[in-house]
Amino acid sequence: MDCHDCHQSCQPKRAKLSKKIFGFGSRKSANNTLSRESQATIALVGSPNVGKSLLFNLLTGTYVTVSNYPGTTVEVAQGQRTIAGENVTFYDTPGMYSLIPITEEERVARNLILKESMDLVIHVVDAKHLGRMLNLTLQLIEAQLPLLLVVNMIDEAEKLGIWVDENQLASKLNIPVVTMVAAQKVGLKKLIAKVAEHVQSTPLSLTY
Ligand SMILES: Nc1nc2c(ncn2[C@@H]2O[C@H](COP(=O)(O)OP(=O)(O)O)[C@@H](O)[C@H]2O)c(=O)[nH]1
Ligand SMILES: [Mg+2]
Repeated sequence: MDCHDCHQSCQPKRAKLSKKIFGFGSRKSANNTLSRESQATIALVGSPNVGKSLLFNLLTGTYVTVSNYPGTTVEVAQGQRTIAGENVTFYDTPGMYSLIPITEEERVARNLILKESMDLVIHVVDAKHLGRMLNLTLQLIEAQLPLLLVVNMIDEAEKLGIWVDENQLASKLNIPVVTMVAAQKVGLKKLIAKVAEHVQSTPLSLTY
């Protein structure tokens, strides 16, 4: 069986395919001895039009590369930023409604987070449609992915009288939650701080 489809504990950590597929190799020390991988990988996922790309641009700035996901015509953007002393690669994924894919875009987004061993998945949702969008959050929790929820567009939600209690939602879901207005950079510092916490607390894999 192809090990990349297997989530059993037969390997200490799933292979870091993304680095090979998208051209990032793990760093080796000069004498080729055991070395720590120097990159954390983080995917932004969620429905279309929730602010993923805007947030991706805020996080990564201008040094972004776009390439087709292998074997498809679907484009995936990747960009980097140093967080907590680690070089973090962010992926902006195509819109997805569910982990059960219907479109090719959804299949790519699903493969990216399920087969490529992201260190963190950031699920971005629109606060105006929180109830509906939490379905995917629950699927991602069930899939046991390392998850952070961004509840974006709280400016628009609040205009409609919808108030989101970040702490209550975090304790109910048992994952970190950040409310944001990405369009005004509101919540960005808090998000970066939570990502830093995660990067610092996650042991990086050892590679030869
Ligand atoms: N009002 C408001 N608009 C936002 C916010 N975040 C993103 N947008 C807008 O929502 C639209 C969709 O954003 P985009 O990043 O393309 O969404 P994506 O499809 O998830 O990548 C754009 O017009 C953004 O400017 C926000 O927090 N508040
Ligand atoms: Mg987008």
